[in-house]
Amino acid sequence: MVQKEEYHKLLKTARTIRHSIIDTTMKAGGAHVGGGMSALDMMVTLYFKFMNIDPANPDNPDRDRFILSKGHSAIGYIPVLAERGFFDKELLNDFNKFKSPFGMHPDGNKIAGCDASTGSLGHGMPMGVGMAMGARIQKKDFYTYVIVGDGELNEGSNWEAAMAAAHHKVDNILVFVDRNMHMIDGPVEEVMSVEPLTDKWKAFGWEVLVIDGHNLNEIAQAIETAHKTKGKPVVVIAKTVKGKGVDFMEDQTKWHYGAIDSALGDQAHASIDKMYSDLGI
Ligand SMILES: Cc1ncc(C[n+]2csc(CCOP(=O)(O)OP(=O)(O)O)c2C)c(N)n1
Repeated sequence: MVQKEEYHKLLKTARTIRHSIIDTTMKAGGAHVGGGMSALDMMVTLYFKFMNIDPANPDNPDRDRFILSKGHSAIGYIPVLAERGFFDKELLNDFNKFKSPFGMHPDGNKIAGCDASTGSLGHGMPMGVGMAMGARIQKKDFYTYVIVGDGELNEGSNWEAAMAAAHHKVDNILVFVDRNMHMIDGPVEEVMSVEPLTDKWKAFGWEVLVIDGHNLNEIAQAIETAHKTKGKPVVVIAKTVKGKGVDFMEDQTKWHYGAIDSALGDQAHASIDKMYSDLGI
């Protein structure tokens, strides 16, 4: 549960980062802004409330781990790391430019605070299960968090990792499915259906929670439930909206990737401000 003051603080942080995503996309000449916006509120809740991390010591072996398995959504993730203080926000001006540490997908070797290089879909869960098992073997109590896309679940490697995690009773991992219903080339249920999603995860031996992936309270409660769940891994199916906060992007497959000119930028910023002012922020 998030107390009112903290809740408002988290919402303000999310608003700041949503604006930053728009500005960064404009400067970069394009980015995967739809999936960045859908995954953002989970990343904000993790990075600004739950994760045991220290931007001054990003390689601390005891830190919690986070993997953005749907690495194309780096446009949502890198501004979170910047806002959390891992590096100078000025660096965002060069996102996806020559010699920038930030390409269109995150590179764990170049970005402070980034625990895994991703972009080739289907690898975040296998890496995450390995990290979680590694913690157990080393008798460390860090926690591993992974965000996968719903379209990404088309990759079979996710289900191998799901099977392994349940078999080994890995209970120090939490996987969020960013269930925004769209992928790169159409609605997930049309391209290759992942339903019945809850039943599938249950059949694989996971504890399944279903939440509104933009409600910071529901996200926080799910994380707290996961921390208390013993003997099995936990997946949170987070119902989200692709492009959340930008009216002309919301629920549109075509905003998987896009460029934003100054007129669209103005519209996007105004839409974000309206969403937060409607929430009393
Ligand atoms: C192995 C692999 N195959 C294909 C792609 C191309 N690709 C990039 S994004 C994407 C769709 C992903 O959909 P989803 O996981 O739902 O992402 P979201 O809608 O949340 O952005 C695909 C197929 C890729 N990055 N990696």
